[in-house]
Amino acid sequence: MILLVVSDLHIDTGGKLGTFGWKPKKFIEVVDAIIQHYKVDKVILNGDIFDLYKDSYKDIVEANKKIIDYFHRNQFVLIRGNHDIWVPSFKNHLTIKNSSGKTIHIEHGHKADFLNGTRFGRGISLVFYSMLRILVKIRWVERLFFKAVSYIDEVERIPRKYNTFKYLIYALKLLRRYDMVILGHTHKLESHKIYYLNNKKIYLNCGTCSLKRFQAALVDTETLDYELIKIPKKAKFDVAFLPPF
Ligand SMILES: [Mn+2]
Repeated sequence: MILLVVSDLHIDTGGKLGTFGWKPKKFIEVVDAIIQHYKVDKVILNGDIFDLYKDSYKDIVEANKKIIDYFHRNQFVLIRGNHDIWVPSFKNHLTIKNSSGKTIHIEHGHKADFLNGTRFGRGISLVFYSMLRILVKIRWVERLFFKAVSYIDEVERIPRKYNTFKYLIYALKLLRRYDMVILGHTHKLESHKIYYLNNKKIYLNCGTCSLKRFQAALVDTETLDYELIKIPKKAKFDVAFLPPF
């Protein structure tokens, strides 16, 4: 079975503090082209699909009907992240065992954090964002905010608080039990291969599809072969960007 794992779309209601950045139609086109190109059997949305730290579920559903209908097709599996932990239809994780007994474990990865993904954490964020929405109308506040939360790359707008080693250590713990672990949450696309008691172990992070980026992990569940996909942000999508698999 071929899996396409994507995460951290942070679909919201748009606006100045918008994090998804994709036109729904365009995003659907790209995912469809990738499904076709690699003959993908299942698409796993590995958490932070919606950004409920900023907007209400009702408002997000209202603003994104097209894309939500698309996700509810059978081929998609929706897993919770810290930003959408309250959506009852989402799974906490997905574990697959292949015909030779190898296991693949997929979860968002925020469990490596303290407090993140709790109702208390969300309450604070909702208050913060409702204030911020008013304050960013002031030019210098907007500039200061984006400066404070950005990567060194000026254009990015996702916090740089994520220490990927912390999540690597968390993944290593899971790898005692599983052969392959796929996390999201850090917005950093990466792969690591190690040997533990003579068994090959693999940790993948599927990166992010926020801010009009497209990053994903492609996995063959039988062979545990994988490939990371990263489409240049400013380029027009073309299957020529896709790595061989
Ligand atoms: Mn997250």
